[in-house]
Amino acid sequence: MSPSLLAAILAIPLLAPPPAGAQPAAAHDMQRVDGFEIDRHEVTIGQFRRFAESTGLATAAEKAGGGFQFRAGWERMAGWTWRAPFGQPGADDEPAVHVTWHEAAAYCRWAGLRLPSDAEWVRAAFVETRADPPAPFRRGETYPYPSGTSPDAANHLDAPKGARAASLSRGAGHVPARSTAPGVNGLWDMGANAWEWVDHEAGGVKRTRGSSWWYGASQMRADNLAEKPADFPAVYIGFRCARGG
Ligand SMILES: [Ca+2]
Repeated sequence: MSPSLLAAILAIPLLAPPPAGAQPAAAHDMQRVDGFEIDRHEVTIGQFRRFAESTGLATAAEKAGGGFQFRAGWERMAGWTWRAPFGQPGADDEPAVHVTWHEAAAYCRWAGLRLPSDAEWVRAAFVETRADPPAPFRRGETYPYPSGTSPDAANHLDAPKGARAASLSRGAGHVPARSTAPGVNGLWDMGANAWEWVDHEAGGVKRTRGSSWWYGASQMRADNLAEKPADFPAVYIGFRCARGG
């Protein structure tokens, strides 16, 4: 076989078109962390809308009439979906919530990406890996919070950044992507705002990381392990994607 023919054969997979409906991963703003990349912010309503419209998706929350909020117990909230996270239409830069683990994973696949593993998520959230991070972050340092040494920059219950309280049992709700201060590795909202599904199963349920606006700062820490059923859509849970590794 001639070298040119061999080269042509080897090049075929690289020239193969992406799956039908797949979006270029470049549409995602991603940060390299060791051998993988992770979204700099939670997947937004605007991003998720492109996926839903492209694929004709009706989410589990939409089909059931709404996702869940915790009040006296878990309550299904009529009309609360990724389009209307608190019952009213959300802005394109708000995080996409009320999505199941399966829907989050499907979004990432559609975008040419995947959900981060639990280990990747934790590494990205707590260990600064940038070659020359801006102050006060220092390369190689492990931080107690995804926001750094202090939890206060994150949108958690004790330091709410939002103002939407009327329809909520407690807390002020999520805030738009990139509206808080970037934390470790330049990532927004790895601590709080919305919980994030990761690709990790424990006892038949899927892990969520980072906590949300509904909890205080301690829930943001790495040793806080939380899980939910994979088909559970809640106002507190969103996601971000990864690639490589
Ligand atoms: Ca988050």
